[in-house]
Amino acid sequence: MRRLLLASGLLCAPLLGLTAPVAADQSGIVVTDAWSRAAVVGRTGIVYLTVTDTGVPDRLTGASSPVAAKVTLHETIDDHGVMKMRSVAALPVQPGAPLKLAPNGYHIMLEGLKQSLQPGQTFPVTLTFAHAGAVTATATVQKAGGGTAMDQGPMGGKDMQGGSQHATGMSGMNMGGAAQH
Ligand SMILES: [Cu+2]
Repeated sequence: MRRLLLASGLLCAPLLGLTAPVAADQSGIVVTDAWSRAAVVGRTGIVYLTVTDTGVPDRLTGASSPVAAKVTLHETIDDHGVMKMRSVAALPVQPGAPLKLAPNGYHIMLEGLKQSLQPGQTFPVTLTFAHAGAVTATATVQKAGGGTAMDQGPMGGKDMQGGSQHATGMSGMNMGGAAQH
């Protein structure tokens, strides 16, 4: 996707005599700062990002990613002191008012991870807009503990013990492929 965008930008540049923003889609939708958290295969992951609209008013209506079975738009709400999540059907984006998906607010929920998400790893997330269509961003997995404790609560963000670096003396236990190293 990015390669296609770059290619079209290169083709257009000589004609326009201008350099288009690198990540800009023809629609005017630009997705930046896409990041995620470390998570274990089979569990739930999360993506935050910023959508900037330099074109016409639009709506973010959905998302998908090859790393998850199901991807939904979510909102974290404070229900009388209890943080809860609920799905949202669509989020409006307007020129001049970037839509920020950030901890304790809107986010993209990755349900049923098909792979573990490790710090430093990147993966694609495709956003669907009512007007602009599909726009793909690349999310980078940040180090664990990068967000607020409050945000990690409903996410089950404790699944960080996947790698068994400590080869303890638990002989006789079938740890199923635990690295000895
Ligand atoms: Cu959620």
